[in-house]
Amino acid sequence: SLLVRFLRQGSAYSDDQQLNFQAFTLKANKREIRVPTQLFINGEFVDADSQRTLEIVNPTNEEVLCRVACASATDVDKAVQAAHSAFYGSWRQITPRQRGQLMLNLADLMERNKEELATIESVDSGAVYTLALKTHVGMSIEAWRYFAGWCDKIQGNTIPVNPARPNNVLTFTRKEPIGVCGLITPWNYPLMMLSWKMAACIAAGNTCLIKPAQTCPLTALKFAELTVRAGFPPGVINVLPGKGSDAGQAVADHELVRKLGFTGSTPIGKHIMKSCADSNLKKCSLELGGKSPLIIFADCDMDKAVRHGMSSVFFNKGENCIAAGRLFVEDRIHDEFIRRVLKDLRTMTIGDPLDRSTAHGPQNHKAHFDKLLEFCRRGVDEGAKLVYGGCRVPHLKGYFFTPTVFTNVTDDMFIAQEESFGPIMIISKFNGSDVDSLMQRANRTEYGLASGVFTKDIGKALNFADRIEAGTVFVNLYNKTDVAAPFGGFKQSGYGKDLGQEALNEYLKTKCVTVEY
Ligand code: TAP
Repeated sequence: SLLVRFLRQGSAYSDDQQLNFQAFTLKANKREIRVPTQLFINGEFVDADSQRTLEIVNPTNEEVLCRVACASATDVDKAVQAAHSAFYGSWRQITPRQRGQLMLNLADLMERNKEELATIESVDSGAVYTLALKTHVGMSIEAWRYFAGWCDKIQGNTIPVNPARPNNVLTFTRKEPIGVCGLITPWNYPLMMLSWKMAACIAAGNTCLIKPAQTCPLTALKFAELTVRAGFPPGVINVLPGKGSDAGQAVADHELVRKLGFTGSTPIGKHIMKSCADSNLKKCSLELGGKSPLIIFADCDMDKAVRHGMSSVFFNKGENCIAAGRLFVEDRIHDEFIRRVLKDLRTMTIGDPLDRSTAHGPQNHKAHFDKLLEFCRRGVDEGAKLVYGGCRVPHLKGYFFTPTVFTNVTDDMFIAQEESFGPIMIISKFNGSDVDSLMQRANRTEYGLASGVFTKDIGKALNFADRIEAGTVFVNLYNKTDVAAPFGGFKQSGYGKDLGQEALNEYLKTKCVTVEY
């Protein structure tokens, strides 16, 4: 009946219809926002089977915001069964074009609720509101619109094979959805990571369940509410906040899940890949950690290099998988570059992420904050020079970490090799006449997510792009991603792309049909 309603009205529910769910009311940003606090399974909000809950903490003041249901393996199984029934039932009856329309309905609803979504994201994850609005929520909406356009353009090929004489044969391929997909995402861009993966997954015709990061599940739950309002049939999208070791593991292990899309750390990615193999050889794609090199040549536009160099590290308080984990600055401009970075850092406004003038909010959660303190301690112990920060912001409650700069960093140091995932700039010098050694240093990492170069010499820039082992290369800018452009890493940063046409293929399988005539 949902399908019939959708076909008649373009939506299963009117926008103001009250859905039945338990919620907490978030009073922030001059708004009162009802946020669901239960699991979303088969089109309904329900309690966790075990009645367990997760405590959600506001990183700006370290106070408990609310509690949300915490899924166990039993709940995961219920969601998988629902997604499985939908995949072989109601979802099949919806044509690709109708599917695209549902995704557009959802994008429109997200757009209409973007201030609410950005407020929730900002309070839950500590993202600065203006950034949450533009990037966390804005790029999520774009992802749904972009992939909606693909729904009715998923095509196979006709292939000229050798005929079976005296008869002919026709061989063609069909691109088919894989089935039930499990999605597991981290806490740094909660809604955007969900949208990057789920929009491609749904556009390809699959059904899914997502386990968002346990520290920041609130926008995913608000999103779940919007999917009902947009008209998605029950079971197509399921949202299960829970712990990785329990609910996440159950998703990776489940035999009816045929594909797993994961974004997170490299160690957990490796563990998940083993679970995918052991359970049912499910296909998996992994977007993992990074330690992206950014090279700044002396012949760069210095203003630009400083501005983008700052955002390459401090964007979203460093909780950015493509953040530049290491800056190599040519010796001739090294001191000047640092002087200008420090000047900008001293005027950076740190504080309440909902305040429109704030440039830097709190780190996502306490364990991460503590890890950053430890990271800086190791840097100092190893002999790197701490020229700024490295500590909690004085006199502020909340997980506020002072943006940090280390210089005199050598290649063998822990801080030169490991990802901090925080606002910590790691600077080393290089000699511009020895580009071969520079490239070796830049590639001497097991990660290969992103990279960047600043120079006015196009030859130097393209030479860098040729030789760097990274899935993304930025030339004279940084952090410029787009929903139409493929995104993903090399080496131990994982494989399989998010975004762009390539992301669709991650959620499709190819069937080859041969006919004799
Ligand atoms: P992880 O600890 O790897 O967690 C990622 C997700 O996996 C979380 O939802 C987590 O659940 C879950 N998980 C943990 N153990 C699991 C298990 N045994 N089975 C299934 N799921 C499990 O990473 P994080 O700390 O949230 O995020 C930071 C990392 O993500 C960084 O290394 C960063 O570079 C990477 N990252 C990469 C990208 C891309 S696109 N390459 C983008 C963003 C972040 P819990 O919530 O319980 O921890």
